[in-house]
Amino acid sequence: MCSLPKDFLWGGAVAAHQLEGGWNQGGKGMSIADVLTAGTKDQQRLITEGLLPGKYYPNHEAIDFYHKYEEDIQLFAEMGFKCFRTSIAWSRIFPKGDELVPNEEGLAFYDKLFDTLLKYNIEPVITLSHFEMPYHLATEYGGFYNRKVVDFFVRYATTVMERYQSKVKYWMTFNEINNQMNTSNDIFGWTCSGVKFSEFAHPEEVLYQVAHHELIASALVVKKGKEINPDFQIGCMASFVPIYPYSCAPNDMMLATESMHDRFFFTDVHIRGHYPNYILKKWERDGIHVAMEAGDEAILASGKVDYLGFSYYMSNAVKSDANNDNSKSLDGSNHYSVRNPHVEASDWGWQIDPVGLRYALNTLYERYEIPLFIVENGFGAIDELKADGSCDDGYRIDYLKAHIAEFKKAVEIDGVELMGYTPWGCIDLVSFTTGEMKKRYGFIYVDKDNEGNGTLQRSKKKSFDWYKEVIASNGEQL
Ligand code: BGP
Repeated sequence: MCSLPKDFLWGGAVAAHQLEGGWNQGGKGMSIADVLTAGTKDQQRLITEGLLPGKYYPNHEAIDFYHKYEEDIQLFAEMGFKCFRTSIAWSRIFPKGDELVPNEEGLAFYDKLFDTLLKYNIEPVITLSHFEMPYHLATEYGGFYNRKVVDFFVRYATTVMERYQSKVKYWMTFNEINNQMNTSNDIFGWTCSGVKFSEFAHPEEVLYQVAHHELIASALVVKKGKEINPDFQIGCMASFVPIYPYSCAPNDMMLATESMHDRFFFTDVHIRGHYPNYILKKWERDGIHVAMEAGDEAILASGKVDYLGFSYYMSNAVKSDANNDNSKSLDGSNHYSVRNPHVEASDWGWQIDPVGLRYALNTLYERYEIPLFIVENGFGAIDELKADGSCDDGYRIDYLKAHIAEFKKAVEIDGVELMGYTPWGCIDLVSFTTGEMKKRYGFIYVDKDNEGNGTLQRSKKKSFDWYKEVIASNGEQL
């Protein structure tokens, strides 16, 4: 009955700095994630200049996956994972980023990690840049604003793709590359590219320069990867938040279409290999000059990705006569964002919209006609661990169940080519936007609180057994 392919990649997703810990072990250098303080639901994390005494930096220990990965992978295997998405911490491989010789201890760590996954027939899915880079590259070079950082990134990517060519088949270049479009929120600029856009007189121009360098870096890495191993599948990764018109008023519809340009900009270049007209027009209109080198167009055209990985957590809505200031808008990025009265929201205001996932899959597949991979989706909630070690996260099961039912329709009814599904934070980890531990996503509970107290003990939540059944039945039993 079920039309999900037999080799559908069921698994889970994480990122190095949100779970590894061991931030200064094994020769690792300081990364930009290492200077981000804890935050709270209402208070953004702070970017500090170096480490401040008395401040808590949650990723320094995170959930200590660096030492506990074997135990954790055993649990993933018990759930039946076919794949596991994580990232490589660039600063484990090149501690400062501009060295010529990689750090062998860092390389050896990922060898052990990938060998352990493969022992359990779990395919590693690797993001090369997930919201972090060596701190030195940000402070000394200005991050991806500086073209030299493209070369450092290509050297790092080449090093790991060569080293792990027989262990890793699925790669992604930059995580949620489009999140930095919101230039008023420095956290995304800092983590995506090592640049604080708001410090510049013309932040948008800086953003597009950075974007150009990242897109060139990605294309070069795709090309290089194919030379190293033609069987590699190399994708891009974007955050996909569909934007609905608040009403059927033509102006609401048009505003939604325009707002979607920000969502599509990066993937249009990654997948089509050239800049879309709406961006060229915008640059012309707004007097934005992006410095390009001779040969850049050819690089973009020759480094198109094989598949599109995307995260889906929520949808958004815009209203043409709304004019919120940024602090009031739902995702902080669009002055016209309004609450959609037809859907509920999580405690963090993320609007829960399973149908939006089917809509997203259709929109992306119709636009690009390449395989899609849902590499993040999930429900951040405050879970309670009972005295007997159990945790009833039925709300998480409800969320995931509804989303899986919708992506199955996209495959069965709409004919979308979908490679796999890796729910975010399959084991509890540090939240990226807030830096909290209490915003949990996992099938596995980790005993640790927002201040860093706890035994780090792992316990299976109710969703653990549920997801195991889902995988065993290839999505038939929800
Ligand atoms: C995405 C990031 C992840 C992850 C997730 C959930 O934006 O790619 O790194 O953290 O969102 O967000 P949060 O942890 O803030 O709840």
